[in-house]
Amino acid sequence: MDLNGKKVLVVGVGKTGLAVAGFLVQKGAHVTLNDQKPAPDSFTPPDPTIQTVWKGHPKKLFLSMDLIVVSPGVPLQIPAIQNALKHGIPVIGELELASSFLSLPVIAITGTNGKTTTTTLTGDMLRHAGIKTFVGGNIGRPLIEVCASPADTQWAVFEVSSFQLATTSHFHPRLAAILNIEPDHLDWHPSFKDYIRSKWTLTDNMGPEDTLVLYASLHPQLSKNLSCKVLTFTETDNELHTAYISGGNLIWKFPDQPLVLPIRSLKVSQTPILLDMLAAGLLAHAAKAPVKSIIATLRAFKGLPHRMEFVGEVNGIRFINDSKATNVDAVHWALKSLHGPIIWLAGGLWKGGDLTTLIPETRAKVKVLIAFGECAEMFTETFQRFIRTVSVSTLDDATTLALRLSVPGDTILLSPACASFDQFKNYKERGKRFISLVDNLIQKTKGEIHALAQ
Ligand code: UMA
Repeated sequence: MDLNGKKVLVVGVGKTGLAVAGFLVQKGAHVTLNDQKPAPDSFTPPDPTIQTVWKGHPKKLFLSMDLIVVSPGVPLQIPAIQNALKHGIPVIGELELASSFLSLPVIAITGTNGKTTTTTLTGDMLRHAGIKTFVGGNIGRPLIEVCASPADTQWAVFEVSSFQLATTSHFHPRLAAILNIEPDHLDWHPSFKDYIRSKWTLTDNMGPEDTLVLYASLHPQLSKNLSCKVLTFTETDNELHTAYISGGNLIWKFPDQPLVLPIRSLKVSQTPILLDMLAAGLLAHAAKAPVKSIIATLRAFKGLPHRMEFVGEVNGIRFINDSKATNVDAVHWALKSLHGPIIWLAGGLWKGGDLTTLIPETRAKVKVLIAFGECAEMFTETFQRFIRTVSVSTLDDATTLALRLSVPGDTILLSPACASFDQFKNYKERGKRFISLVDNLIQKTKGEIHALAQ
């Protein structure tokens, strides 16, 4: 891709847009940054030659460009993009741009849930084996930075979202994983079908030399013949698959040396994380990491923040932060892995999905749902016929009320099934807020108990 002298528009001035703009300038492009938001108070572009256009996406601006690079959060349906496409102006994403400049072999990981855990584990396994590895993508580090990674880097491990895949056509990972596909991001994708199609884009350029690691129950979803090798993994005890769970063990049928790892030797045991471990083991083994690096990485892994994270316990009441559960499927797994009674805190910015699939699990385990944020009413309307529900404005109110309604033996679970952007910068900020609220409540309660004892 020759960018020298080309007029390139970068849409979205977030982490991706800023990194992409800097890269494009180095390649000799004339870059304009564009965002729907007004200019932030103290904004300095990554290079003084970069122009900026704020407060909207003017069609005229888009039409004056040779190339448009969109940030993952910008929906392709916005009129200016559709209009540019109609006029034959190429619209690509960061993944497509990075692919054009990349000589490293790539391991790409996608799925509705578990991407970040699997990406982290795969990267850690390779690094443990002394393999120089770049880890980035949706996990938080812009993909384009891979193009500046040191010359001795051997593998790039990318977490890729459906948004990133929707704007690529030449991306060719040597190893890839699709962990699961459940309804999500239906506020960005025109339909669930479109979301599924976007996930499968990952395999478009994979050939006989390449390997796809696939969650076993996605096999029937295959709408096309894959020419790459396929390794399947599952939580069920089924030797037909390459990796599975049996008799309290994680099992990988590696041809050279089968691996059996007792779950009791691990620090985490929730099924979704075990599945991520199976997938990461398959990927790392295919990238030539030795079994000892796979074992050491899995034994050391304590889970990632904001994913079923144990926050604390006071008076026999446990607090779990699962702020990363931004879709219905993630909440399904959270409820499944806990014993009742649960006080469930949910809500935020709705992205679509079918909440009614949670009814059986909530009826069995949830004693009260406290809904907060923009779609609180939708949650109470869905569940009020089955369980006790309360609607409040904020996470702060929800947490305070949860403590008031709890008794020893209860678990207070933040697992929102929604994005956080109505009230927070991202799911991390929401999780951190919950942790700080819980810490304060625990300190206060301890103080009250201490005062009573005196
Ligand atoms: N914007 C517009 N017009 C629009 C929509 C957004 O101008 O119509 C602007 C916003 O005003 C904002 C900018 O776009 O200024 C933000 O761009 P972005 O949403 O693409 O965010 P980045 O900061 O570039 O972060 C992105 C990913 N964000 C999304 O996919 C929404 C990050 O994933 C990723 O870590 C980062 O690139 C680095 O690769 C976050 C995410 O929520 C964690 N991902 C989704 C998820 O995991 O569910 C897919």
